[in-house]
Amino acid sequence: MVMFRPDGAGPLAGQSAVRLSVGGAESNVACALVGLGHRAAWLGRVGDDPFGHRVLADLAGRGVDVSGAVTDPERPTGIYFKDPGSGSTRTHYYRAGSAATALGPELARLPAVRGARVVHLSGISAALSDTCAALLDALTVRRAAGRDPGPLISFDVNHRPALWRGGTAEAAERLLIPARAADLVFVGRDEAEALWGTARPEEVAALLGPHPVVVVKDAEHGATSWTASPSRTGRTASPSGTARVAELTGTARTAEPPEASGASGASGPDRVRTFVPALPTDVVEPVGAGDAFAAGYLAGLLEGRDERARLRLGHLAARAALRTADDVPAMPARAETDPMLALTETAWP
Ligand code: KDG
Repeated sequence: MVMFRPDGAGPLAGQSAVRLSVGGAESNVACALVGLGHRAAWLGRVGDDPFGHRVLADLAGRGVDVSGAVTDPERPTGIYFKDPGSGSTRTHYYRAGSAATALGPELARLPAVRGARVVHLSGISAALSDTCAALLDALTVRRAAGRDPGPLISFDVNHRPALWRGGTAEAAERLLIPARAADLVFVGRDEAEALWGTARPEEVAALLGPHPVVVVKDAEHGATSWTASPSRTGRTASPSGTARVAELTGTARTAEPPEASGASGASGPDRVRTFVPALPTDVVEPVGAGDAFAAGYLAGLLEGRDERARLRLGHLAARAALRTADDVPAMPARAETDPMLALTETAWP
């Protein structure tokens, strides 16, 4: 989408000038990953209009591969406005019938998807249209059924109440399905509470099932993850997903056959719990921080770093997003982040 935000202070309704930039959960993650030194492609859909041209030029200018993005001659580019003026930032969407709503399950078969190491998805898609929801389904539920292992699937719940016409009950039901089927799931503690009435990280992790990785983010407090114990890799309800995480992180062990599975839930005794406090910072505007966190975590995963370092890189990337009003911040230099990944626990943050 293109994103407009007030140029001055105060509520949007009182502004006469706005600034134009680019936003969207998945493209934010792609930009942040490139900013952290990785390769990323964005498979989205924009209109054949100045906004669509701007989105593609902006992402390409940041180094994201947009060769698989589609320009739709019949539908406009989605737009959203940020209104930070009245305390917490509110967002206003103009995206019904936008080009992105025509994304569909055929995308799951593209070589760019099948050949990727990680595919990152957002729960926002589930609210956009039936075809977008079917795409999520194809990449999570049907893939998890085991016929087509494919890349590691990362899923950020990203509950956006304004997009769910059926309200929280509909969102709760629909978002739980891909959240339980992905290999790696990110969820905010506040989101989990709003959706499923559970705010305790242990309960959230248990609710989402025995994933290879569940990351529960708790705003300025920190993030907790549950990962499969390396010594018990293969003993979860999703052995192929666990193997993919292990492959990416270099923690592969001889996997026991699925029938030997003794999974006891995502927060059970065969899971390793890791908590890393967030970095204190002055917050300019929070939108996009979750995407930056996901990108930092994924960068750490792709680099084969241990769990603590992945969560730390998530926090370092999120801090950069919290310090700017744009959704896509410049990422910190790796010369700055990497020594911090190796700090002792007492020296962090
Ligand atoms: O996570 C940030 C996103 O919410 C923002 O960039 C816009 O994708 C967006 C959305 O649908 O809210």
